[in-house]
Amino acid sequence: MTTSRETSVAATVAALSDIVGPQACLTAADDTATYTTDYRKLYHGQAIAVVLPANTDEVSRVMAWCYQHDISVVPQGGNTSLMGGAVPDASGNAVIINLKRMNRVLEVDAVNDTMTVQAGVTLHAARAAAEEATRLFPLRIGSEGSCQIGGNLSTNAGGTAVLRYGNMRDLVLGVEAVLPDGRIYSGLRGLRKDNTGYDLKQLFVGSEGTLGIITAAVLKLMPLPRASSVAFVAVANPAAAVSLLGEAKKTAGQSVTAFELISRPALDLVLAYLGGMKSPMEGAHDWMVLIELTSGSAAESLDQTMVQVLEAGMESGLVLDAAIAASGADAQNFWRIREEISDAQTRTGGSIKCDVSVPLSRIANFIAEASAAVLALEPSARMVVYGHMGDGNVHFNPLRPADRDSKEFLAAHYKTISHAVDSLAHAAGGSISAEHGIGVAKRDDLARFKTPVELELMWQIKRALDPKNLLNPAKVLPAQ
Ligand code: 2HG
Ligand code: ZN
Repeated sequence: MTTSRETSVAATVAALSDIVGPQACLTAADDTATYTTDYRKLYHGQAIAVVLPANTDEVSRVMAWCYQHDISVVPQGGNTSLMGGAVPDASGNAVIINLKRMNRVLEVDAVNDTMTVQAGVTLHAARAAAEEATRLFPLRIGSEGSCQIGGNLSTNAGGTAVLRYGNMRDLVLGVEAVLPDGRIYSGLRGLRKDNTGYDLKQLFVGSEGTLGIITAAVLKLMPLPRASSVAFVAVANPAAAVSLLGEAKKTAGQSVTAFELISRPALDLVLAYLGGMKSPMEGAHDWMVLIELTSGSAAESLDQTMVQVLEAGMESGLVLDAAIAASGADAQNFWRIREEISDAQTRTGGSIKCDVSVPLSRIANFIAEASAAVLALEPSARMVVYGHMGDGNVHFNPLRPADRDSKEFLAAHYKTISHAVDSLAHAAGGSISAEHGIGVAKRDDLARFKTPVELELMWQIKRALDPKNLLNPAKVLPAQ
């Protein structure tokens, strides 16, 4: 005997297969497993089907069908979210739309300095296409080989070059998105000036697929850097790092492209994870920064500028030691140490991720207060604190003590530690999610940190675009 649910699942699969073709409508558990679980394997869900549309029209038809039949849809790009934003819940009632087949670079307009891409283009492929036209697409994040432009936009991704170029919100000029009922918002314009009312494209940026599915975008391109200098620098403490950043901006101006903080436990963890790799500096230091200067002019000697910054820092006691990359390979190794910290934590397990930002003027104080709060709760926690200090954004990720089981540590401390850290960030005028978004992981916390007016406005926008609450339901917005 078949139940009515089985009948409706079968009807859904048949209808979606008709739209995208049977090969692109996956239902077998083996085929859907990588889509129903996030890459860190922390969030596990189920889906009626995973559909892989080939174009915007197919996305639109899938959405329209699901809307008419009250079926939830979870949009998905490279599935690299740290917040569980791209996987469905365990009910098995949703359809996943994964954009990976929509992976064409549609146009590179070198005169307009723009690039039009489908949402499923990986960040790596987008950067490579820009480089072929001697341009830079400047978003830089560790997952660039897997993450996709659609996901970068819908989470307003940041990364290690925001200080110079801004985050995804600043790098997009136009968006095409399919609305929950299947209508298409066509805003693929490459204009730097367009004051014709509400900036609708920005509604879809950072809304984590709750308002529409981004299917294509026009992105800004920049001049390709022709000179660079990268240094690994030991600083006295986070306050010294902030002062050194001021010094670097004064001396190197716009060239300051990245300014990343790394605590000693973060360095120790990643060096252990990477095996053969050594610290760029002799001796152990509690706090380090990775500084990158870049310029579009090959004539500039940025190593000289870097030396000037570091000498000034040494004279004023901010800098304890420093290594300037002597070659491209050195620079790559310095960066590798920074980029792999996240995976080193995933591998170790038992990391409490707080992706917070506070005004730069308060960041050193915040780090001191939050560290004291965590150590009061768990004196042996490893203080993996690192990230985009130049943007006022730290990944404040206390890690389980080496001799403690990860599940047991998270069960004992996840809530208390993340609440303590988030509350201190909020009290310092900061944000509880600087760049990773909200997804499901921070959804309930949002209710504590947004004002009632903010929450109400968010729900009003959600209802206006998605009146049936079918698109990425139970993500971002706390239940009302
Ligand atoms: C990074 O900056 C990423 O490396 C990941 O944003 C941070 O894993 C993290 O907490
Ligand atoms: Zn980051």
